[in-house]
Amino acid sequence: MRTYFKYGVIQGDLESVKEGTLRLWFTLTLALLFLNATAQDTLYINTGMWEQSADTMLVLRFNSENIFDTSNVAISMPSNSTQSLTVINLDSFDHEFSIGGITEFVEAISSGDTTTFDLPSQPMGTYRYYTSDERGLLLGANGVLKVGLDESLEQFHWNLVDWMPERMDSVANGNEVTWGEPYVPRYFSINSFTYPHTPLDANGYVAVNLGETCLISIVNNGFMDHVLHFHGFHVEYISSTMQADRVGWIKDTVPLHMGEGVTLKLIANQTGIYPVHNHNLIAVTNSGFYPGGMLTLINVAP
Ligand SMILES: [Cu+2]
Repeated sequence: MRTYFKYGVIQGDLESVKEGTLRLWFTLTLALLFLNATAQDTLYINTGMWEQSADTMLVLRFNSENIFDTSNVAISMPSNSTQSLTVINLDSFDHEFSIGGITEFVEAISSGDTTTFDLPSQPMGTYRYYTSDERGLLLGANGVLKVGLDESLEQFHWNLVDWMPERMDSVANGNEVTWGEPYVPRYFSINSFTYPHTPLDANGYVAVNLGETCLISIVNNGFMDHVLHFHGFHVEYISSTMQADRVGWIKDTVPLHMGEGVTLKLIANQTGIYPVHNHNLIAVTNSGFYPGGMLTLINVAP
């Protein structure tokens, strides 16, 4: 009798545990589906100071919280579908949110406002997002938009920007920018890092294991063309917003026009530490001193 009773209790408990587990599983699945359907990033436009060797510059950045970080955040979305984005503009000026290559897409982001809008549907690739107003352009509110990239592969991104402190100071102080004068940038950064600090950047420093394949999303958010030279590896073009005929090419030198977005595939087929650097000598300096600027490393562990 006692045994039967005990059995009954255990049986009852098991049923309720099973039921509870099922209910929990069902709820979680629904929650995940809901999250997936409403996947949404929130970006803050923050102001802050960016310190380089000989200059401290007022800059603007897209960060994932209302605390200033020197690197702009990368956004990901699936290909051929829209995705909601919320931007909170904490700068005291209005801005225009734009995406490279889509001339008709401009979203006004008023100062102090929270704006939610849909990012446009685009084919697989790497695109630049940026602020197309003068202040946003010069102070560096811009980043990498990854669309439909293979998430089973390790991913890195390089947001290339060149900086001329005089022009930045002009716009920061509300003065007219003299666009006609010679362009003499003094800093050249990858995700706002300049060599020798680029290895501190987890998004840009390519650390992988032997045999792994990774994707590198690159955008040129600067005011000049840039050319990257890879040591140790040949990389394959997966996408390009301006030179689509290069998709499939396997090369060790990758030129990027102003505003271009490129996706590269790198197969880590040998161990060691290899540099990747801008092939234009001025772009591997900090305030005129070599080596600096756009120089980072690929580190393949055995
Ligand atoms: Cu080289």
